[in-house]
Amino acid sequence: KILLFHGGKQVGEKVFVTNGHQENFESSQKSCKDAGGNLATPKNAAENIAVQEILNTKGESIKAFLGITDLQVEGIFKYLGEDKISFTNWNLGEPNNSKDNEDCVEIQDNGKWNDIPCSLLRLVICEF
Ligand code: GN1
Ligand code: CA
Ligand code: CA
Repeated sequence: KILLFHGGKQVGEKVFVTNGHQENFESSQKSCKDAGGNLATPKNAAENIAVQEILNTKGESIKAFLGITDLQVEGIFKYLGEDKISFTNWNLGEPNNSKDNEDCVEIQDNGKWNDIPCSLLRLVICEF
């Protein structure tokens, strides 16, 4: 509950919150785990909008990693807990695995998703 006073967004049982740092995928995942949460994983439109709203408080063209990858099987996006994804909000033409090197997923400040290299730095948004 205290997190709500630091810019967290509550949707049902979930709270999304950022640590304010930009980190690569692996580091983002670790930061969330270390805090007792997981990388933001919106599973419906309301959750996706909540994550978007956090980005929108941070200024222009800020993006964040989601807890979704196709690292296991190229082209099959899964939650970090292994299940195939149900809800999606891909940008037109995505995912495109550009340069054969895009296995992580960013959410952009318009709420749309794009696959990108896991090595890029993005705002850490966790869910609790
Ligand atoms: C970007 O810059 P370009 O066109 O190589 C983006 C891709 C998108 C593509 C959409 C690192 O690739 O993920 O699919 O635009 N790459 C990065 O046009 O953001
Ligand atoms: Ca890929
Ligand atoms: Ca892409």
